[in-house]
Amino acid sequence: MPLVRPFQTSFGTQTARDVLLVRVLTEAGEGWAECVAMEHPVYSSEYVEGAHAVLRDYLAPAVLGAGAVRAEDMAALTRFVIGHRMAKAALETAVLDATTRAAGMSFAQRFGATASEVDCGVSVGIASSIPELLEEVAGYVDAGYRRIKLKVKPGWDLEPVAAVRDLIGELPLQVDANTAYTADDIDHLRELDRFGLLLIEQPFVEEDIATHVRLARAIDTPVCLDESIVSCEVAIDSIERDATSVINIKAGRVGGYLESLRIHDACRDRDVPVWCGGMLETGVGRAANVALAALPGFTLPGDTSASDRYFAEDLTEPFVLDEGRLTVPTGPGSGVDVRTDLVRAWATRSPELVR
Ligand code: SMG
Ligand code: MG
Repeated sequence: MPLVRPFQTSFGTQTARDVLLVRVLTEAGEGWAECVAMEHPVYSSEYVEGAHAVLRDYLAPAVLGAGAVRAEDMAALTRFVIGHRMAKAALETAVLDATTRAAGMSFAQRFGATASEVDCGVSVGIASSIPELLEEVAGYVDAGYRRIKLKVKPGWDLEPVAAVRDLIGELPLQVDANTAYTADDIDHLRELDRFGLLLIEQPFVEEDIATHVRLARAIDTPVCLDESIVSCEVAIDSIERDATSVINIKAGRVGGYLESLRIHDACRDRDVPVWCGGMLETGVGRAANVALAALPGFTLPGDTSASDRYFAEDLTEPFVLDEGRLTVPTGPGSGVDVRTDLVRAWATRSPELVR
């Protein structure tokens, strides 16, 4: 699906989403989910072809061979496969969609959400010039977004952040480096303190918790981990080591919404605010993210933008921003219906059936 504008991060430029959808047919009914793996393994080690293969060859056979299965059983059933959390998350979410739909329960209810709408932020890619960046940000501010996140990398940080801070005044602002910096940049990153940022997201490589601890000691801006947080255990460890004082929860990255709930609860117990990350999801994935973001520990605006931030046409009814918020779906399951006509028309290959 073509993006409405190219999205540049420290690891590359994306112009389209290659969307892997999972549909499960169960005795209870059908369920859908979206796998957030990207086309190439540049955000994490997962990518669409790999997720497809591991779903087809390992995860789906394991679940189909297990007899009666609840979403709650699936992490244990698929634990023998190391990693591949985005693939596992997609399968678990599809089963969760089928079972909650059958029970007439929404994801928001199943997750324990308390809000009926969520505050939305927008993630702004690296631009080709400061004026272009300001024009894009101004559009998002006009649209009502409640927080701006700028993608940064060495050579594109202090100047764009200063220009955007000037433009948006007090509106909450944060930056995301997607691992582009090293320990040698700590003094440079401290200069971000003057912009009153909400947080700096994942400056260093995901395995390097220690350098995040060093930065967190050196800087006033809160450090927030994204790529590093692959499970509730890692989240707790990172918090206890003072590597992170805010956590970005992405269900795909941590293996599903059930693991996301555990991270939410652990962070809440420790007074660590969380927010809902995004992977340029279609409405299929966005519906679940918005339900998650409605939990009480999600006290910061998420990367849960409106459909028109990403796509000219969405795979579900569009999510439309209303005063900087999205409404939490209330219908059974994810609460959205997949536009199967569009899926058929836009499919780049025929469905792979695993029985
Ligand atoms: O879904 O609005 C969105 C994108 C949010 O910036 C975003 N995601 O590291 O947080 C992140 C990135 C990962 C995806 S970059 C293609
Ligand atoms: Mg990030």
